[in-house]
Amino acid sequence: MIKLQVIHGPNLNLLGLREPAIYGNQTLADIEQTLVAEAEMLAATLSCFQSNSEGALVDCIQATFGQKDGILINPGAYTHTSVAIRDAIAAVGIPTVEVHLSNIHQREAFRHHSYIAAVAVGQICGFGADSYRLGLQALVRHLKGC
Ligand code: CA2
Repeated sequence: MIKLQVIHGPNLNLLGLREPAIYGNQTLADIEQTLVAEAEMLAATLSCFQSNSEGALVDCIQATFGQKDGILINPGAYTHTSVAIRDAIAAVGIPTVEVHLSNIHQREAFRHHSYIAAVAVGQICGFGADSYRLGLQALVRHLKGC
């Protein structure tokens, strides 16, 4: 069984509750429910973690070392600021897929750069909640060597 860690960064706990025009109607719990079902079909298990705190996200990434096979992460706004999250991903060396609900490249210039992209297997953005499902599929296919 492939073991995955799903990580959500700051403010993503507000999904479905605020700004639905940008981030959609689905709550984080809805997205996680879909991911659990998708993971089951792909013979994978997953644990989910959300924090607004950069240090807690780094701790979660470090804890995957030797425990998980892959990481699916939406680092939220830390995407554009966090060398610490990037270094943690690089340090554990666990294949990581970066996902975003919105197309960060169509938005403000400060969202165009990701500190995470260079240490990720790949990035999926712009498909709303479906970015997570597509990212999960891509991560599992990568881990299976497809
Ligand atoms: O598009 C994405 O998934 C982002 O990672 C979302 C971040 C943003 O800073 C990134 O540039 C792109 C923001 C997440 C905020 O989520 C909210 C959800 C509902 C209401 C307010 C914020």
